[in-house]
Amino acid sequence: MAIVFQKTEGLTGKPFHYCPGCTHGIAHRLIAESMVEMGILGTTTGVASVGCSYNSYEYFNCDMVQAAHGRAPAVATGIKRNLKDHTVFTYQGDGDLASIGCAEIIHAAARGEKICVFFINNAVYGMTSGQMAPTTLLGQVTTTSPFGRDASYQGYPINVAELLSNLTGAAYVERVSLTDFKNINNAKKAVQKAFKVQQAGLGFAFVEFLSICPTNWGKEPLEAMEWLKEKMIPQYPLGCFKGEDLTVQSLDEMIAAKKAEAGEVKA
Ligand SMILES: Cc1ncc(C[n+]2csc(CCOP(=O)(O)OP(=O)(O)O)c2C)c(N)n1
Ligand code: SF4
Ligand SMILES: [Mg+2]
Repeated sequence: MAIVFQKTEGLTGKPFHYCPGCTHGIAHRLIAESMVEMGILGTTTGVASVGCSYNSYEYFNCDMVQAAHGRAPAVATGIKRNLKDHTVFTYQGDGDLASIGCAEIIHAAARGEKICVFFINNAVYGMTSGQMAPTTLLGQVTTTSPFGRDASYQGYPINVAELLSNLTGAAYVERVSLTDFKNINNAKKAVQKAFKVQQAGLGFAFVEFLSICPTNWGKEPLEAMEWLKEKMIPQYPLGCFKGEDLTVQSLDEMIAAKKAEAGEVKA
């Protein structure tokens, strides 16, 4: 009988603790499958952050390190600089990355650190019961913006992908969404492209995943998906903001050239 679905070796098999409908699980799977398909599971180190995905180190079947809140890009920098042949990624929520970790992410991108950052933007602090995040939409009700986010009082949402794409050290920046098959497939391509950008030694690679938090949005999962499409995408348009010209073929050629050069040096 043909196998139509199977577990990926890239995940440990430990059951996720995420709420029903949460898209953290989809993002995990895309990253895990990519590591397996690209043959890098044994040579990848992930850096978990603080947020609902704090114990993603229990789920990814590669080496994992836990960083303090917001500090994952700094931890990843240290790992990558010491293990240059390893693939290194961080997995961070919007509270972790764009609030307490705002300085770390900007400086890691500005330095052109050769790491991948996977950014889960669900427009709230999920783990701590749905407070306003820097990415919360104008008018969005959260526990700390009970009348809706008001720009005159709480400022405007931060478009992290656009912001980072202005930095010279950022080689690849893309925003994807986890709403349906087509977009989930695109998200997986973006994960693989980010890994290839790192393997080619080009610099900082960043993928933002528009995600849902049904629990703190107070919506059923399908309703939350519709809300994402209707409300989040106008504020956070999907697309590639940096490195659009980097095709799979051109990246593969750069990786092959890099490997050949390393072989020559050793010989
Ligand atoms: C130094 C510090 N400050 C604050 C907290 C509380 N805290 C834990 S998770 C979190 C926000 C997480 O939100 P996000 O990164 O968006 O992840 P999500 O849960 O939405 O996936 C905060 C403020 C903490 N654990 N440590
Ligand atoms: S609180 Fe939100 S982000 Fe956290 S696991 Fe539940 S649905 Fe996911
Ligand atoms: Mg969040």
